Amino acid sequence: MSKRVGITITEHILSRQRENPEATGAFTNLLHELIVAAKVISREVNKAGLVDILGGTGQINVQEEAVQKLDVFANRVIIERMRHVGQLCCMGSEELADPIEIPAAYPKGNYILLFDPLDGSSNIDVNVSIGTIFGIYKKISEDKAKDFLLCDLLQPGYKQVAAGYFIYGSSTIMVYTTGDGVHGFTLYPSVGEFLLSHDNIRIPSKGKIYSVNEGNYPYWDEKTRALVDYFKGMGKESSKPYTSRYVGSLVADFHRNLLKGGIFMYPADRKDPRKPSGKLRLMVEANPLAMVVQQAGGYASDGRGPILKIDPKDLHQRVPLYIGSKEDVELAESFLSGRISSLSPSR
Ligand code: AHM
Ligand code: MG
Repeated sequence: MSKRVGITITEHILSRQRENPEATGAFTNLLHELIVAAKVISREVNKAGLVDILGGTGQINVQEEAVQKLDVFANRVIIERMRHVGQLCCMGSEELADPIEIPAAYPKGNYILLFDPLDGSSNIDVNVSIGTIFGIYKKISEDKAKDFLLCDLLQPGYKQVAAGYFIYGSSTIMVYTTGDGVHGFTLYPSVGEFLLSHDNIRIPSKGKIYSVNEGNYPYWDEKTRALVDYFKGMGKESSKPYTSRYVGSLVADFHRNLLKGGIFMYPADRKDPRKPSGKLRLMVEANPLAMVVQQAGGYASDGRGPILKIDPKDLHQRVPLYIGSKEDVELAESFLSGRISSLSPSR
């Protein structure tokens, strides 16, 4: 991974657009507007603590989770900025039960934006990194009378034309892919621009880090426990232990493992019978990061097969997630399928 600092995100997107003779600039516009929204969110996150934006709103969202003031703010900023760009026919947000229509007053386009406005909300009040995750699809329905149909929102992840995330952390970083590698940009606050800082990111094929909420151990099945025991070097016949790292913000845990190698897991568990597939959402969390990791040479699985091939049934459906270095995720699949229950130390 080379580190050429200087190219702005806009130049980068435009150079990709010039390489594609069919590109109209619509997509470039869309990404540009999303970047502006992220800059606004980043500014507000950096002020948290100084202004009255920390804490909960007292409401519970569609995911049955406490809504934070910054969640609401980020959601609103993205919707308000993106709905008038003219490139979208609809949006879907982790925070809202229903698809977001584009008001009649605004022009419509052929793209669909799915997003988690502020991932890691439980970390907002304690200054741990949080982020925005997004995936972009092209409209597939052809009914001229309707701006969009549900099938436009419920496409499998491999249909994404772009995906990525912003992290609001020690610095604000944007990582994105349009199917041509993964590139990272860092926001230079004094310039107000995202500049290329991580060109063509490649994830190591095998890592040394495992990331999982081990407080859920009692709720996992035997195969999941055997897998995590293996990473801890505690299996029947295990290897040298991996290092454990878990922040509790998916974007931050994912980003670290993307750069260093390793596996992030949010397995299915028995904690809440209404959520048998774990906590994370397919459309706004798993799919975008699955596209990013695949483009970086890694892999994302639900424990049985590729996340990107899952046919979604619901905008808010949850999915077990194993994501990161290819060999580590394939190893997880082997444990979870029962093909192996322990490994020899020679591995
Ligand atoms: P959120 O989008 O409402 O913030 O929830 C998702 C977050 C992920 O960022 C993180 O990986 C996970 O929830 C942490 O869950 P847990 O506290 O159960 O470990
Ligand atoms: Mg989230």
